[in-house]
Amino acid sequence: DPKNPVRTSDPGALQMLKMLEGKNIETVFDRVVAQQPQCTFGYKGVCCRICIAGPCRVKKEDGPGSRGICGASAYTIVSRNLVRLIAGGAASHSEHARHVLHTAHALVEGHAPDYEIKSTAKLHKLAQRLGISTLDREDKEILKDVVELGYADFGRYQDRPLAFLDSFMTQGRRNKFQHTNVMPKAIDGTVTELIAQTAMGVDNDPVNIIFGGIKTALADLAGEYVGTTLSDVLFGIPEPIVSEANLGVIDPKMVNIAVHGHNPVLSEMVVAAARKMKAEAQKVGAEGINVVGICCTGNELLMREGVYLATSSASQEMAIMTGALDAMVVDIQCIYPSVQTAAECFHTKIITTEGIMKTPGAQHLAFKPETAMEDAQKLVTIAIEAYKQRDPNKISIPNERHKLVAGFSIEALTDIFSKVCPERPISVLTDAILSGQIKGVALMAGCNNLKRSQDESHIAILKELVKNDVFVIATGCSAGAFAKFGLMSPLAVEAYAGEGLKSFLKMLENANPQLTTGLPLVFHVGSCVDNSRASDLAVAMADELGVDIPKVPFVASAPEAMHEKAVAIGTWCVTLGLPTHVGSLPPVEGSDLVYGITTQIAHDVFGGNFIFEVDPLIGAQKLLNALEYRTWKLNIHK
Ligand code: NFS
Ligand code: SF4
Repeated sequence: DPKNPVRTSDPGALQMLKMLEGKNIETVFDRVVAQQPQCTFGYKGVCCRICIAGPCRVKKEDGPGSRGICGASAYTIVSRNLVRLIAGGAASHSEHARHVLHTAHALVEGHAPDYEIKSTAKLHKLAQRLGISTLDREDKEILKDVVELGYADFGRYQDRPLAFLDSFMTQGRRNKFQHTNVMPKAIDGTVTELIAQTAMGVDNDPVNIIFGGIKTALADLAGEYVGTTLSDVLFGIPEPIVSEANLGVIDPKMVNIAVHGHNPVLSEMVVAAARKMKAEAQKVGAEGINVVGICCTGNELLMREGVYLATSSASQEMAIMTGALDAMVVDIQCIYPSVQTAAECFHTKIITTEGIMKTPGAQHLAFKPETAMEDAQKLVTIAIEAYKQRDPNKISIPNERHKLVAGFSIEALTDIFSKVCPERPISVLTDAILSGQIKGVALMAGCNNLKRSQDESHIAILKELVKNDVFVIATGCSAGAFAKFGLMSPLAVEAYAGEGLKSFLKMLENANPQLTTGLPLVFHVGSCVDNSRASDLAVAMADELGVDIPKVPFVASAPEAMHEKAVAIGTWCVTLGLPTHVGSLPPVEGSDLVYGITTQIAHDVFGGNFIFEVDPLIGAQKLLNALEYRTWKLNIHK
């Protein structure tokens, strides 16, 4: 049926859809078709609903129909809509980070007995970065100071730049942010300011509006730094770890619990509780408890605990449709409201855990860091009870699962490089680029967006980049795609890597006999919040090369960006000075001026720019060109 094209290329999801044939079960793949054609005003960003005189649409090239009722032009409407996406993204990431910060605070105050400082090394490294003394001090005292600085970064405007941003940047970027007046001074304040700036009848200068958006994107990065660094302190710095991905990891003989959402503060505790409660699961006839991850909380657990990744964004409903998922514990972000609808056709219990995320029909269990283990055990008990309600006739699990290696924090990568050059580990990477052995570094990130087939663009771009010897790191649902397709395994290196990349990875493996696994084709650096790790790598490479980030052969790509968070991330990537490809067009086409600012003027000011290109092969070629140009320039200036 041409009206219902299958909009996924994920082999697990395809098998699941096949099994569902003839059954009256609705999925996201049906709904995306039902939404066609989508509104062109909205698509181009020229629909304004910022005040209730609207909606106003830009209907004509000139005359009264070319403006909103208040007189707002297309460039004002498009830029306001665009930066409000960034505000939404920054608010989301920093709300997540605030929870981690709150947990660290509760730990310091002695109110969160189930958490601990898992990585003293990270704590000390972080404190030193932030200028907090570590000498002769207890870990809790140090963490207390770190937490206070974090809260200060969130809170009132202060006469200093954000500690969780400034301390991690190159000197060149610090100066640039100051000179262009985009250095944020409070995370919350910057988000609020942008909402105020873009309210009806305030800013209508598109350049000023976009600079407000850039400042907010940098506040987003600060929030991500809080999230990543403190998660490492509480749950450990990721190290190379072997696991598996795709729907086949759901085990019919086990109580299966999916953790879905973003926050490791919850999901880490569910894993700990599940490990304790095996006997209870056996009492109801299961062999044990199998926690699997979906989306970024899945990535967090995969990185630190080796927990299986069941699936990623667009195929989240499929996990329920296996009929063997007993509970889905969700926290915040990227959770389709439809999971409850899907669960009602099966025995699966959906449990929401956060005050700001509830679903009609689902059970709500408020999760608090103060009573974390008790809460987590209750969640696991709900899954064990649900297991008893399983209908064996409804179980159909795709036999699709792939081995992978994940856990590549920048610390872990640096450690691997240091076995080749202990004094200057990052020079192992930069020298390989300067010599032409590899072509540079690419961060692949972001979501699924069903404007094209799920995962198709992620996979196509990755294959093109590695074939051309690019060292690829990945986060979020992009990493999820590679994991599900079996491309995050050492086996994939032989099949897909170019000769240069192959020899580079071989050289690293030979220097690291302590590794119990080969190195993967693409390096998983974490969840979307962990894009801050990519920022760390870009900064480290810049420092090693003695240049600022805009000269580093480092590019970013979000082939299937969907969430507001992805817009925030893409914007700070550009602001750091990275050529940043986006394969799903944001609503900017309604204004040539705004399109030009994001793709060209940004480059003149910050050295990075957006590359909007929906064709994955052309997108990949543009990324390769950007890398080649930067390497060529570095080599002639050497
Ligand atoms: Ni990132 Fe991760 Fe996935 Fe997109 Fe959503 S889970 S935080 S926003 S959809 S990559
Ligand atoms: Fe219309 Fe202006 Fe109100 Fe937007 S702010 S809805 S353009 S009147």
